[in-house]
Amino acid sequence: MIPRILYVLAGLLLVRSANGHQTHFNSGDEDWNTKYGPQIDLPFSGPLSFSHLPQTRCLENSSTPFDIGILGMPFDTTTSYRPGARFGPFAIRSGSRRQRPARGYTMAWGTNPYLGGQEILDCGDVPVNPYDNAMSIDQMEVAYSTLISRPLATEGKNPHLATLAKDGKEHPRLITLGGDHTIVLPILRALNKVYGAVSVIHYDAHLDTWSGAAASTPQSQINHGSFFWVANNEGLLTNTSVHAGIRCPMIGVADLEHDASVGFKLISTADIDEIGTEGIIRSIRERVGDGPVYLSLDIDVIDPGLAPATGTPEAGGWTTREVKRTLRGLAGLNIVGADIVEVAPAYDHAEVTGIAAADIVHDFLSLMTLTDTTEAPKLKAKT
Ligand SMILES: [Mn+2]
Repeated sequence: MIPRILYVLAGLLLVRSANGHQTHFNSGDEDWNTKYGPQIDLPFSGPLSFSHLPQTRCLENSSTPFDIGILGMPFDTTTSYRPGARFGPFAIRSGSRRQRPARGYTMAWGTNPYLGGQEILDCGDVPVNPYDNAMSIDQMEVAYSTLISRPLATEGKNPHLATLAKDGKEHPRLITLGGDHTIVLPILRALNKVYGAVSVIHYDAHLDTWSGAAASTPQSQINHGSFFWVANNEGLLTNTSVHAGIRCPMIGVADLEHDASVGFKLISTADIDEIGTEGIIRSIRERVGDGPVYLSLDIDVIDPGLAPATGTPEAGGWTTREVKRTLRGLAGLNIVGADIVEVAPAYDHAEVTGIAAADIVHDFLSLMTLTDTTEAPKLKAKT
């Protein structure tokens, strides 16, 4: 609230000077604090953190508890086409500069996620090793495990999630900024230690369940098109996961049969023309049920005309508005974590992708903090 008050005061100062036809400010002997007060950050100034949140290097600083952490994973060395998603955390934070907690209310959600009583922090980035994928994947798992094992800032907000954890306790949740999509493998390994196998809601143009069995080396089996196959082989997934927005070219029907064997139901991009956003929402909810759910959104699910900055763009995707509508329909599910991946800002124009991604992170925060969905019946699918 403090920044809002300062804006009001700043406005009054401007009005006062305008009324006095003052065209020159006499600097006199007053220092900044006396004359203008605290050094507030404007939407286009200040250090770069998500939504101007306080930023702490959470991995090294265990003394600042949080309930929801924003964590960057600047890893992009398992991509198959255009690299560059290591700059995704930077681009998403930059795209969030016009966001701030005091202006977090949206009509679409009817809430401000920052005012729901949960402590939200920007936890900085995992310092992954850009030269050693095996080490990087381990670093991301260790980082994620470390942070979700921390004590909460606010107990009792998510008792439904405590019942799903192996230890019966509430755990902090993370929204991860990728990074290429492989970051989800170490995340699922970390979540497995707390919740066991989880269902995944996977927004993407691509299946990401391709078998790496034919890869020439064990390490190259793990890439941003195969990580769900690896995760399923490791027992990290239930057989109740779901893709949303698939439209990639495939070798053939065998790809679809293999995908189903990994545990995914498939909602294609074109399905939205037949069943609409309400049908998409209903289909996702029916699939994942009441268990622990992990939400993973590859920015390439959005049409590349609206989100061009990604490694493997596919024409003809959903609009940003359609994706956001379906996310609102997931309110009330047991979301234990979320990510947005494959934002590669070197291919962006006018920050359009970074801004879209940052806006979707705001949706994630709204989704994860809206505990009483009866307050917002319009967010659910009509039945
Ligand atoms: Mn993907």
